[in-house]
Amino acid sequence: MKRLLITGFEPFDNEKINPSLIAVESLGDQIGDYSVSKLRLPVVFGLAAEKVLAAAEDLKPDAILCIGQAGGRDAITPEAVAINLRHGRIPDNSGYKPNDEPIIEGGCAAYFSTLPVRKIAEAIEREGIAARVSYSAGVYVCNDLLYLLLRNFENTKTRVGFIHVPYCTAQQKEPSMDIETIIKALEIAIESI
Ligand code: PCA
Repeated sequence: MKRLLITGFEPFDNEKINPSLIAVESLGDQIGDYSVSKLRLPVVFGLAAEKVLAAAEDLKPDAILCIGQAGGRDAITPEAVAINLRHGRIPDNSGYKPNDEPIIEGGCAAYFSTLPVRKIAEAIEREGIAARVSYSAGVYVCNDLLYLLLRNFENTKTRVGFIHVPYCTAQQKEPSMDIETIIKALEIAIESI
């Protein structure tokens, strides 16, 4: 069986829950061709990627799929690209609030996802769940994580991707999606990578 490392983020921005973590923790241990290992990540620039790299050293995953909340979006959005920029509208959960800084001084401007974002979005849509490819993961901790992982695993066999999910209904914000729908979308995503 192939190995997948999937991650969700702890809550941030005054939210009590993060749908990315609830959905990840609800997944089974085997989906499609993959045995699934789950990891909870801090919403902290740099540290989130460090945690994934430490876990990946033991697990040696074939694929890494990170999930995050994107409040305001109305669809499941696989991210096509990560850019070399850090900016915090709000501080991260350690209190750090970068102001338009590079993630890596002199680093490559951007990296493309090495998971098939179009295929993932289309597979989710086919099951009647709103999904589309996103061309910006923002400049906050999610983009930071995706950038650092793509950089680390460039030219290796480990493929890396990121999916942003909407608020879930329990957060009482709009737009939102039922957590069951988000979980189903992640299962479809895993089956299509
Ligand atoms: N979403 C944030 C960071 C953690 C999360 O779930 C983001 O989009 O950067």
